[in-house]
Order: sequence, then C-alpha cells, then structure tokens
Amino acid sequence: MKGTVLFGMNNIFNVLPINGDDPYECRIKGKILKDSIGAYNPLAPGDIVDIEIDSHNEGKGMILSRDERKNYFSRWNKKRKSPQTLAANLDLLICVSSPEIPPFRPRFIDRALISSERGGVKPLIVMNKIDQKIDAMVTDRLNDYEKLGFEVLYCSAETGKGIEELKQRLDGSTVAFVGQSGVGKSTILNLIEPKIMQKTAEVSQKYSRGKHTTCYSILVDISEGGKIIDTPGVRELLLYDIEELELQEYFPEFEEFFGTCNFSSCTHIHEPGCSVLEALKQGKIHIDRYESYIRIMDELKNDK
Ligand SMILES: Nc1nc2c(ncn2[C@@H]2O[C@H](COP(=O)(O)OP(=O)(O)OP(=O)(O)O)[C@@H](O)[C@H]2O)c(=O)[nH]1
Ligand SMILES: [Mg+2]
Ligand SMILES: [Zn+2]
Repeated sequence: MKGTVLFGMNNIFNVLPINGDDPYECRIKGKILKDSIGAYNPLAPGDIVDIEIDSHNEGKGMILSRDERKNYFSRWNKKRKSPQTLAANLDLLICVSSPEIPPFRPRFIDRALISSERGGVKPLIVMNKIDQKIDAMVTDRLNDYEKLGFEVLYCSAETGKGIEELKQRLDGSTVAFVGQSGVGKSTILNLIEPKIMQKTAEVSQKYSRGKHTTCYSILVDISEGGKIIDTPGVRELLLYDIEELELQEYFPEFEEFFGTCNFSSCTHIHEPGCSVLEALKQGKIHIDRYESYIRIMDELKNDK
C-alpha cells in the first residue's frame, strides 16, 4: 500500500495511506532503505513510500521502499557530514523571512533559492511580520529579488494581512515553509489551519533570535485543500554538491555575461577581463548578491 510520510522521529515514521484517514506508525523493514545510503535521514515529510500493514498490531506497519522523489529541498548537515532532506515532492518552497525581529537575512534567502533550484522546486519568498519596521535596505533587497524574477509575497500573521493571498498560492498543492527560527512559519501554518496548533514561541528579546520551537519537519493536511510542511528553523543553510563553475548558474543576474569574460573558465572572483566584475563595478549586479556568491564559493571549496 502506498502512503505519504507525515513526519519521522527516532526512526519511527507516521505514514498516511493515499486513500486513508488514519496514519500508521511505521519502522523501516531491514536496517536501511537502499535509496538513502549516505543520507542524514532516510525519509522526509512528503516522501511516498510502500508500506506493509502489521496485521497483529493495530495502526502499525513496515516501510518497504521509497518512491523516487519528484524533487526535494535539502541542506548539508555539518555535524553528520551528510545531506539532510527537509521536505520532498513539493509544488512550492516558501522561504519565510522577517524584516526586523529576527533581523532580515538575505544570505539565508540566497541559499534557499539555490537549494530549491538544485532540488527542482519553485521558490516563493515570503516577507512575514510586515507590521514591523521595514528598513530601506530590506525593501531594496526584496525589490532586487523581484527584478531577478523571484516572486515575493508580503504578509503579517499578526494582522492577517496577505494571508488570504498566501492561501490562494496553496491552491491544493504541497508547499514547505523554510526559514530561520522565529520568522513565524508555525504561526502562519496555525492561521491557515487552526485545528493544528503547532507550538510557537516568542523571539528571544536579548538575542533577537528564534528559540528553535519546531524541532522536526511535519506535513499537515489543510482542510480547505493542499498540504503544508512546517520545518524547524535552521541556523545555517549549507549547500553541497555544486561545482565551482556551476555555482554561477544559480545567479540569474550573471547570465547575460556568460561567455563574455576573458577566460572561458572564469570564476568571476579575481580574473582579469571579467565581465561580471565589470558589471558589479557599474552597479548592474547587487553587491550583496555578489558577496553571497563569494561566500558560497568559498564554502563549497573548503568546508567539507
Ligand atoms: N509582530 C509579528 N509577530 C509575529 C508574526 N508572525 C509570527 N510572529 C511571532 O513570532 C514568534 C515566532 O513565531 P514562530 O511561528 O514560533 O516561528 P517559527 O518560524 O515557527 O520558528 P521555529 O519553529 O523556531 O523555526 C511568535 O512569538 C509569533 O507570535 C507577525 O506577522 N508579526
Ligand atoms: Mg516553528
Ligand atoms: Zn568572469
């Protein structure tokens, strides 16, 4: 029988049968799923699996295999030195951010955009907490994302502004919320599906940081249609498996300069006759995006 993984904890996975209302608590049959060798987690919310129901134990079952993923959103888990999938089989990756508390982190967004493209998912940037002060720097960065062709939606889970629009984007599809801790992912989910009540917590006043309230990814079926995967806030969104010369392809603003640098294998960092560096000088490329490019490049080269 096929089912969707809702969440997993301590190697026990809650799986909702495709045509059923009640999830089964499942373990993986055997020691490991053959598709997940080397991964931090064998399964993520949104994964489609084959299960065998345990006829002796009500509500229990075994996971036999995992279907190939249509797409996924993942990051590099530094501690365990392996890729960690946060959600699978998505129609949209929603990167939630906030303008002030916690502070706006465009570098996180840049990484989320790259990781979603890498995994084959369309991204949407959501600026939540628009009831807070929005700095000119923040507006400038968000306008730049729009100029680059990324969608940006503004909302406030506090006042409800923009939430209707967000609901419409859901429209029967499967979406995942990602973002730093404290930006309001679970609060938005609770507004969209009040019967859920995911735990939320105030941002620490002292550090202006979230408290990592959500501790594992979970898929929630929305009564009005669609599915939302709420993920825990991650401090770092590390990228992996991207070649040095491949990174530029994730920066749409570099595209018009491809093939116009002096060297065909230009990394756009220090090479003479580099048209990306020239465009940067002329203000055609946002300095902050370029800074992200440099930092990610450094990390891809050195980190693992
Ligand atoms: N002012 C304001 N506060 C908000 C808004 N949305 C959420 N909050 C508050 O922000 C705090 C953090 O919200 P959470 O929903 O727990 O954040 P989260 O992104 O789920 O955080 P993690 O689970 O730790 O990743 C809570 O105190 C919310 O009430 C908003 O639009 N405006
Ligand atoms: Mg949360
Ligand atoms: Zn160049």
